[in-house]
Amino acid sequence: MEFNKKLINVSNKNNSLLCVGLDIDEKKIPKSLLNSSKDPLFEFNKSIIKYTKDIVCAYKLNLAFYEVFGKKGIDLLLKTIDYIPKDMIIIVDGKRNDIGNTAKKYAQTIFDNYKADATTLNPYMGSDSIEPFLTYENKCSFILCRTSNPSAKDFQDLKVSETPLYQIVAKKIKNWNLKNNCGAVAGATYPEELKIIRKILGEDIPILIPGLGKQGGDVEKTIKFGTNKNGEMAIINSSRGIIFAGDDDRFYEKSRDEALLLRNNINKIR
Ligand code: OMP
Repeated sequence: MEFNKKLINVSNKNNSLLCVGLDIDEKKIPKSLLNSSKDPLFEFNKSIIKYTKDIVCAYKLNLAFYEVFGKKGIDLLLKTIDYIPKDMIIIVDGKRNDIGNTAKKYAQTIFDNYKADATTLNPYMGSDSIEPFLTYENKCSFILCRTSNPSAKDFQDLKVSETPLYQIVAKKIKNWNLKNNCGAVAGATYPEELKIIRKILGEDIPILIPGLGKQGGDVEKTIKFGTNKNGEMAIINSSRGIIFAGDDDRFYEKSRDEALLLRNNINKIR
């Protein structure tokens, strides 16, 4: 099934644009779980998924938080992906591409081996570093356009013939979207830029929007500017703000409360 269709289906089913970022961290999970379980990180992920899967549309797993554990971390990534219901969007966030020959292997790893529905990519190396991902017609490649971090401006705001670079990237994404399998990443921390990016992309290209919660992005502007006219085609990510909302035995209830609150706030605006 085409990625955008899958996204709309699960967003409608759960009435949600919310993506939970499973950025696992053994220093932040409840101590009681570390002591009581043989596989505490997987137990943690399973509980978060079990208690949020009816109110979110996607899960995002950033490879940094898994690869840091070596072989065990890849095993955890695969087990977690396997546990996520099949109708949900799974984003493996690696921002990983290279010359075409190498990018092909990254694409195979992320889409074939990890069975992700989507990934994140850096546009800096140009179209031949993106192209191997775009041969996967039913997957989505979210290309970094205006990132949420403070130093985003170092390169992304540089003017190229009067136009900021991030806007040129947005135009490229629109051109690269021949198979309806491109998306953009735009941080919630830069609402004005998000508004311009949505205008350039039009109605049918999804935007992955991180930066709410711990990074302080504004929910109202994010939803107003990031969604299309139907209040769709945006995936709003929060990681630490949801998964580490509680630190006792019943942490998953606090995570659910946070996710529900954010989902409902998003829905009030869209
Ligand atoms: P929290 O700040 O804990 O909600 O996590 C944000 C997640 O989104 C992390 O996995 C980041 O690596 C990722 N992210 C950003 O924070 N900013 C960006 O501009 C892009 C991403 C991303 O591609 O997901």
